Amino acid sequence: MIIAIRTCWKVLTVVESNSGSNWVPTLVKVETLCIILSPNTWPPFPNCHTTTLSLHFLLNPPSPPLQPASMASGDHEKQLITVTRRVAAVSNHLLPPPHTLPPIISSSNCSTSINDSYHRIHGEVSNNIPVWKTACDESGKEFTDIIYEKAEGEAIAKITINRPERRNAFRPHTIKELIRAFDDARDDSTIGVIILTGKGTKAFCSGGDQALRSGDGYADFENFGRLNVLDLQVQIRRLPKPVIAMVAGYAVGGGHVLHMVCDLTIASDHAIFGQTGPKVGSFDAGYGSSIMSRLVGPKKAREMWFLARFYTAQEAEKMGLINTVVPLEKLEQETVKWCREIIRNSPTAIRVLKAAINAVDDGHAGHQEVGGNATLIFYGTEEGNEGKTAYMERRPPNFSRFPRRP
Ligand code: 2NE
Repeated sequence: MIIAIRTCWKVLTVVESNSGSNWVPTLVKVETLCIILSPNTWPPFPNCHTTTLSLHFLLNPPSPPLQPASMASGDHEKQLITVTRRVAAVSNHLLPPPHTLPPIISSSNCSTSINDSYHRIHGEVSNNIPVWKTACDESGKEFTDIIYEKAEGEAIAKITINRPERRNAFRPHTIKELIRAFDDARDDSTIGVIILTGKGTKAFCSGGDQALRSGDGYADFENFGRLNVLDLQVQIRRLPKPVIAMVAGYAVGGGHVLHMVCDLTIASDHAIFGQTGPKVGSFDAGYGSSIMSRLVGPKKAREMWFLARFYTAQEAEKMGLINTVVPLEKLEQETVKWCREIIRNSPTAIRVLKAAINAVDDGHAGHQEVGGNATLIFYGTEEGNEGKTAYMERRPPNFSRFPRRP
């Protein structure tokens, strides 16, 4: 739409700047201008050609281009009137010229460039790296395979897979620690958003540690295998706070699935994404397939799984697999900026929205999550409280004063 408006205005500008005694409404030029302007000026809008086409039909007369010198003055004026009428018809649908239009909104810095009351009130957030303090869960046991931190004075937790020598591949113990840390961050009411990342810049996570793969999963300190990463995936999906994957380097195999189950993914420009399962005799036919299909569409999901190719961060962004790409040195700054933008918003709204967005894909479990949120909110109402109070007072509840809303 913005394309249409801007393109039209450019057209008008040219037509008007040629007005006066030498006014030559060369509509061929107008058409050319549309074609040149649209793709170069606003490439993010794929439908600009449709706009161009309809503009062309609107403005282009059925007769050959006007050549005032070769025309009788009566014909010339008649054509001039026709063109003027057409231009006026278009201009009725136009907003002010481009310099007064709001700029195109980019995903991460929109609030810097728009001057309206919304942006004046809500303002910018800082992207300063917080002071991270080592955290522990209620067991008090130290973590070995992860680093668990909370930002000093801020509602942000950061969980880092700490096996860089294995490209942050996880073993069952790693997953157990991740589950403990996520549990703690969920229960800590001072925490509003959680970052999941990998140690170093080479990998976010390279999936299950293949050296520990056994006939029944992955086995480290026990004599039986586990696939407890599946429990972690469910935990992240159901956690009522946003989880942001901060990806530097490889997010492949089970590590790729981990970023997909996170609510948002912010990647460095050298990040690499992909599934390796079919090459190493493995697959994730659960969230790893269904969520991917939802994110990138079933055709692309088949491509990713069947061919087991790797994709650059830019390709991943283009296919909707991740939210944004930033230079490596800005990765943490950008991620904490997103965290801060989230945590200043209503926690209940965020909580219900996360559940709602997951609900359809998560079936009964998704429905239950949304239902649980409804109950949670209802318990805080007078109407909900009347039932409990009546029970405690051993009297019948009186719900008559509560409205039966349309
Ligand atoms: C990630 C990738 C592409 C990185 O390649 P490169 O060349 O940068 O590093 P390199 O040399 O391959 O790896 C460095 C060290 O990390 C180990 C390597 O063996 C190597 O060790 P050293 O030779 O230095 O001793 N390493 C890396 N990833 C590992 C892994 N997943 N397990 C054990 N050791 C690992 C490249 O390393 C790569 O392709 N890694 C394997 C990715 C992979 O196939 N992951 C498993 C997918 S299956 C899965 O995760 C899964 C599932 O499908 C279902 C349920 C649960 C899990």
